[in-house]
Amino acid sequence: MSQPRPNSHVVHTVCTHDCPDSCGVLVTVDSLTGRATKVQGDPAHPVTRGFLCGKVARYLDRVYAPDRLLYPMRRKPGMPKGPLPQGREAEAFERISWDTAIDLIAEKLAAIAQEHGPESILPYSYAGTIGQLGFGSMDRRLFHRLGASQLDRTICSSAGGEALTRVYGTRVGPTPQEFALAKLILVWGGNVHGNNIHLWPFIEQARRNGARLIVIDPYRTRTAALADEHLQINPGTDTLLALAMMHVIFRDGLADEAYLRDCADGWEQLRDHALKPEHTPERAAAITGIAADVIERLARAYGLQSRSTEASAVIRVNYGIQRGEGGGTAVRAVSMLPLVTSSWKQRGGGVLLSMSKVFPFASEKLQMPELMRQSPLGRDARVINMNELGLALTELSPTHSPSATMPAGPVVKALVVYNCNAAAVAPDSERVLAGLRRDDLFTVVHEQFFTDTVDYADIVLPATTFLEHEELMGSYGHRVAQRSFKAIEPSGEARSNVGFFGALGQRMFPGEAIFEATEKELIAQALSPRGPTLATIDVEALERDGQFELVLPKNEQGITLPFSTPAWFAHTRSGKAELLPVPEFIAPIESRSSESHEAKSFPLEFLPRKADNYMNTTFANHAVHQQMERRSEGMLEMHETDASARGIATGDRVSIFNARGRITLTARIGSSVGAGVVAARLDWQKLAEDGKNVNALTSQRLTDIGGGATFYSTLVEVEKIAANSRLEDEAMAAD
Ligand SMILES: Nc1nc2c(c(=O)[nH]1)N[C@H]1C(S)=C(S)[C@@H](COP(=O)(O)OP(=O)(O)OC[C@H]3O[C@@H](n4cnc5c(=O)[nH]c(N)nc54)[C@H](O)[C@@H]3O)O[C@H]1N2
Ligand SMILES: Nc1nc2c(c(=O)[nH]1)N[C@H]1C(S)=C(S)[C@@H](COP(=O)(O)OP(=O)(O)OC[C@H]3O[C@@H](n4cnc5c(=O)[nH]c(N)nc54)[C@H](O)[C@@H]3O)O[C@H]1N2
Ligand code: SF4
Ligand SMILES: [Mo]
Repeated sequence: MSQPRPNSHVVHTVCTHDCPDSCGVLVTVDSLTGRATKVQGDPAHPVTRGFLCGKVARYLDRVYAPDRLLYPMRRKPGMPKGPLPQGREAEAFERISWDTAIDLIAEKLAAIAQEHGPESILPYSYAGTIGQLGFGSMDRRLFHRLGASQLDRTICSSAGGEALTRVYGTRVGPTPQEFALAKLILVWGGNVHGNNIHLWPFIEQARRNGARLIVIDPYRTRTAALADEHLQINPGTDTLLALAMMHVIFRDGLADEAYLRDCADGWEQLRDHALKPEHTPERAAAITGIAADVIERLARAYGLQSRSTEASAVIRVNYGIQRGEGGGTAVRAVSMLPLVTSSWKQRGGGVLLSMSKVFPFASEKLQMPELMRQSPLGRDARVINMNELGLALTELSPTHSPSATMPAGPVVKALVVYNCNAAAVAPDSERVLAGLRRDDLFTVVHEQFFTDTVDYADIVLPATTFLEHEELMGSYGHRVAQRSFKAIEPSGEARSNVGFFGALGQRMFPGEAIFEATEKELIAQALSPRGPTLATIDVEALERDGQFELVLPKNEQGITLPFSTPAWFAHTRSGKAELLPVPEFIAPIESRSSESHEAKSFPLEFLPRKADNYMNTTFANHAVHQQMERRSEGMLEMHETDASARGIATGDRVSIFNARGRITLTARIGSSVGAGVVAARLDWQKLAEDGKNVNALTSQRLTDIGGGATFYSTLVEVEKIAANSRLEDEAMAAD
């Protein structure tokens, strides 16, 4: 740990943004003023290893930003909902005290519950913070106690998470550190360099020792550009590529049948399925866009390296492949590859999607779902899939069920948004905004900044950053549990999620002790003993050092090799990996390979992507991050073929549209996407000239497994509006 400067001290915190790296962050604090003066990556953290990503390296600019929300506010009477010109947003609101805010919210929620039933209240949150407390603790207690609708938090990882759990029974993979041991690394639907940067040094270490890195991604990310090979797959066709790989592996005798017999249920059916003629590399080539000889070579390289006793073949599959209609099946198929070849027996082999299930935190003690039984409902409340927010706010009624997953029921009358920029991140945003504009919808937003969602709030509350409260952290990309200690006092009157929901709970349910727990007490509850868990944690060490690397079962050599023996499959039905039903490739309705009506009207596949320098829409409002993106103007990235067919040149203003919406961007012709695919970045809506972002085009359709979002199954058409070259040369030169 670095030496503190005189009159200053260093506090161990954790970056709680929604990132697999969950970095340890050391904050230097001026002991006299209490002001943070520096943030740095924790050198003692085995994955952070002393550096932070570009997004968080200058975090104090965010913490002390002049445009932070600092006080509770309420909408001025008569002020319509929706954005005011930038910089003038606050004119719609007037400052109130926290006490007034809590009174107003408590009275309104009680009245709404009384008149329309408690399920007419909908919490809406995602991953502004992924801390155990901030993501889900006091907030859930309160909504459960009220009997409010439950939110199915499906917007990011539920398709892949559910798919992986169906195959393996739990979610665990090799550690980032173990990637250094590999000889072959497949990054499949993941942008490691942009989204998971702390894995990169381990990949580079492996490459210095001769490893090959192959990236499978329809978009030429920084990661793909830096790889040994980039396979620019057509979106939504990964299941077919995985099956074609299995075809070659079974055909050429590279499968480990002894291991499959011991550890996998249904492997013979999978073998017969993979060997079918429709899964030959030739047939797969036509649909995936990857040449047959390349598939042959990839499959043989993977099969051979997986069977090596010297060094491993490892797959970093990421969430990109599960954000499409067949995303769950795609994750099932890819995650079966290391079972077929038994690469789990190699140190650092197997597949990494998520580690989230191994942390032995007692989240049910934090969230107390049993409270629903004590609520006026007296039963579990209805569940609303968060990807269907547009439908829930505009079409749901006691007589109308707007989707297969949402039964008819009370109209949503109150929406409590926290940890989430719902107006910008939810699919089909034209529908979402129509809902948020409703005069009869009471909307509370707890936020750090004046986001698109705050523009629609009736009550706005200021939220703390991770420097300003206590937290307990797991990770979905490594196995280090961490404590984040409060480094500085909250800015203005900001309160943590626990602080806000605790106060509201105490006001609505006076005397109920569950709402009085402090952050430290909640952490103790989360770490309190429960039934047997896969991993163990040393609570004292965690409190003392701020971090503790989980201990998992080890083999006789003292090495943790997940899924290398049947004992690891204790959490599935059969006690083995579940390969049935065998994964079938089905072309997404919104894809070029489909015969659908959509495919005829809107011929281009659209990737509405995350920015390398933002975190979803977080950071999109900071000038420094906008400069790092270099393109303040929204870009539509296109291939020459599609551009020339439409008479479009770089710098032209273009309209991108489908049946759901229309947005305006500036065209940029280059090699980032292949023919038939266009891409644009996710951003704040109000930063665009037309006040719209990419989600005006995405749909509320759900994935095949897990009810996930299908952002990357979106068809569009593009037309030129105006020839206009307002782009900086620098941005043009980038590609
Ligand atoms: N800089 C930065 N870091 C982030 C985030 C951010 O917004 N910015 N967001 C965070 C969050 S919330 C998450 S969930 C993670 C997600 O990080 P990732 O799991 O990496 O997910 P994505 O960026 O959605 O998608 C990864 C890649 O998949 C590609 N892809 C799209 N469709 C397909 C397909 O059909 N097949 C294949 N093979 N690839 C496809 C995309 O082009 C993209 O480059 O990153 C986190 N880290
Ligand atoms: N088109 C398209 N849409 C997408 C995606 C995509 O790739 N493309 N990605 C999807 C994915 S993977 C995800 S995870 C979602 C992310 O959706 P969100 O979780 O909504 O992510 P952000 O846009 O980063 O917004 C999080 C907000 O939480 C606030 N916040 C941070 N910490 C706290 C806190 O402690 N308390 C409170 N109350 N607020 C806090 C931040 O200021 C920020 O405005 O977006 C999804 N939407
Ligand atoms: S956003 Fe990710 S990489 Fe950046 S500091 Fe946070 S955890 Fe680390
Ligand atoms: Mo996400």
